[in-house]
Formats: sequence, C-alpha cells, structure tokens
Amino acid sequence: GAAAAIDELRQRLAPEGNVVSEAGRRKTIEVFGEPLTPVQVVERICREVREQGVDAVLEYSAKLDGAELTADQLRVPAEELKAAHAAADPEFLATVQRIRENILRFQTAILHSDVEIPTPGGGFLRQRYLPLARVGICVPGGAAAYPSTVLMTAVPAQAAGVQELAVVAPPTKFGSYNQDLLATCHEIGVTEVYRAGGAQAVAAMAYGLGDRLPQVDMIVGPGNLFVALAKKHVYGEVDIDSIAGPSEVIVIADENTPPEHAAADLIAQAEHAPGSAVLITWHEPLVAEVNVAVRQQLEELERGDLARQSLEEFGAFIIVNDRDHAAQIADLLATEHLHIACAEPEELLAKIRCAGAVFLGPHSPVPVGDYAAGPSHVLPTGSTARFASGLSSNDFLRSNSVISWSEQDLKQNAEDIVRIAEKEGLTAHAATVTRRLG
Ligand code: HSO
Ligand code: ZN
Repeated sequence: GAAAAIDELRQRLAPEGNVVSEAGRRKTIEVFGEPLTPVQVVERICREVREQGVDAVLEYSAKLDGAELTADQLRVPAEELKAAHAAADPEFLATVQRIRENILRFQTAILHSDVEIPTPGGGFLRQRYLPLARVGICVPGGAAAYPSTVLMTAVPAQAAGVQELAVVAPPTKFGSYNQDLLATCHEIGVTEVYRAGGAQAVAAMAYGLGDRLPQVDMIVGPGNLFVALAKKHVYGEVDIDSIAGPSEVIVIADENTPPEHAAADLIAQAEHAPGSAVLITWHEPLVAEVNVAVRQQLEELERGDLARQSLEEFGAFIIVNDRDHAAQIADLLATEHLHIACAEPEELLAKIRCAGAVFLGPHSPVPVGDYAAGPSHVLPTGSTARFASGLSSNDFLRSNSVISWSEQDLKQNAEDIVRIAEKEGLTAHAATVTRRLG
C-alpha cells in the first residue's frame, strides 16, 4: 500500500549517515579490531571518555581523525582566535555580523515569555522561562567548513540568554583549524573552542573533563552518524536538540516554476554530498525540463561530480495527480527543507504539517535559510520532522511553574484535594491541606 511505498522511498532517500537509515544501523565497522555496529562503537567511546577523561578523547582524535594533540592543545588558545579574527577579510566579518543580527532579531522575537494568570481566590499561577547556563555546540568539519553552523547554533543560544557556550569541531582543516570558523567564533563572542569531534567530543561535553572542559547542560548541532548516536547515548544526562543527519530537500513545482531554478535547488542540496533532493510536481513536462537543466548546470559547477553522485543515489522525481496529492506526499516524507516553488504556495502550505523548515515562493531558495534569514539551519532530517522541530532560541530555555494560592484559593479547593488524596491513600497529603484551614 501507500504507507509501504512511502517507507521504501524514505529508506532509499536516507543516506547511511542518517540515524534512521536501516543500512547505516546494520553496517559494521572495525575500529576496535572486531566488527561492531556504529552504536556499539559509540557506546565504547563514550564509556572510555567517561572513565578516562581527556586521555581517551586524545586517543580517539589520533585514531579516528589522525590528529596527535596534547591535553594542552585541546582548547584553541585565545590568541589563536584573536589572530584568526585579525587576519580575516573585513567583508567576511561584516557579513557574519549582518547575519548575526538577522538571526538575533528573529530568535529574540520568537522567545517564550513568562505567563501569569490570576486564580479565582486572588492568588496567581506563573510559567517562568530561564536560559540554560552552559551549552555545547557541535560543528562538523568533515567535508567542508561550516562557519554558518556556528552562527545558526550559537546565536539562538545567545538570544535565549545562555552565558557559556563551548564549541567543539574536529581537529581537521575544515574543523577547528579552519580560520573562517575561528574568526566567526571570535566575531560573535564565542571564546571556548575545542579541537575534538565525533563521539569523543560529545562525551567530553556530556561528562565534562574536569577543569579542562566543564560539563554542559545541553549539546546541540549537526554531525555525522557518530555524533548523532553519541548525542542519543548521552541524552538524559544532558539535553540534546533533535538529531540532524544528511541534508534533504523537497521542491514542489509546477508550470510556473522556472525549470532552471528547480534544477539549481536540487543541485544545491545534492552538493552537501550526501544530500537528498526530491522534486514533486503534477506538471509532467517539468520533469524532462528539470532533468535537462540539471545536466547542464552540473557541467558548470565546482562540486558538480559530488552533486551528480548524490543525485543519482538520493535524488527522485515524483509525479503526482494534483496539488492535494503533492501535499500528502510531502507531509508523509516530512522533509528537512520544503521549498514550495509553485503558484499559491500559502494555499499548499496550509495542507502540510510536517517539515523542518518551509521556503515559500520564488525568492526564498533554501540557501537563504542556510545562511542568512534568521531561523536556524539545524533542522530535523530523515522524516523526524514528524515529531521534531528545528533548533530555536526556545530550546535553550527551561521553564518552572510557580504556584501562589491565596487562603481563599486553598479553602475553595481543599475538598477536591482531600478527596483525591484519600483515593490515592496518601492521607498525609490531605492532612497538610486541612491543617491549614483552621
Ligand atoms: N543545508 C544545511 C545547512 C548548511 N548549508 C550549511 C550550507 N551550509 C542543513 O540545513
Ligand atoms: Zn545547505
């Protein structure tokens, strides 16, 4: 049936780096001289980091990232951050600053604020929101450098009022040796940067490395399968955001969508390599047109070969009957990025519930959200948008409820409290209420 077909499509579109990919879950790797599943590898790394601290982190940096570091080289020195900033292109720094302001404006506007309601007897009830004290941020550094990811994680945390931010990035040229990344950190006021990646970095932040790296309250940010599984593993000891795997897009297009634009959108996503890119349309001729445009554009692009490979493996054209059918399939796929590029996008959006981020109309291609607009680009992938949301400033808040009843409130409700307490056999609960009524 339809559900099985969608599930098959989901699996086909999920690269192995995705936690939800069956293939990724089953494949075994030989890091420890015996074939282990990624989950087993991550459990072992986390356990060793918990028991042995920084030595285990350094051991895995050497073993998995090929970086020989001493314990003193784990944290990027302040002078190095400053130097990277001083050497950076001023226009790049101005761009970082403008983007930071865009993110800050949006993330501040959406922040929860405290709510208080009066009670009938003259007391009040309140929900108060407070920022987390200390947050750890994972920045990937495998296939490319991502200064944008620092912005899209750290700035929402800053908007929420988080005081301490620790960034971890693998000890690679695209990670914590990348000068643009270090300059970006300095520009936005992130002073704690550590040269570690993978499960070992997640475990280090979750358990802490003594004074060297104090334990965090929450770990956010994207990463490869090991980072994602490690975040799952430490969840409960610290909080985590949703699990972000390889990037995805669905473009919904019709006869009004220029085929070159749809093609460019698909390729942009595939450039993440792996990245999955799906075009949904009810206008059948568009498929051939987009296909031609894709082939042409791939010729001209720097990462064309990578994108082509990605498209061959994780690309799809889906021809649907009509707009409703398109909405239904997009909803079932619950993609990370949904670009509604057809006519009357709002009307179609109203029929779709599940997506990480939605891009409406011809002037909002996905890179607008990746880089500049304001919502975070850290988004749920692999159909997890069914239940998960993109990262936002509100994820960095905890709330407490506050109850302040008056004597009258207590009097008016005492009977109900006593009745239910007696049902539960908890008579001391009842007694401490009745005792107050005199
Ligand atoms: N599309 C990625 C974010 C990104 N794109 C970073 C470019 N750099 C996940 O939303
Ligand atoms: Zn992107």
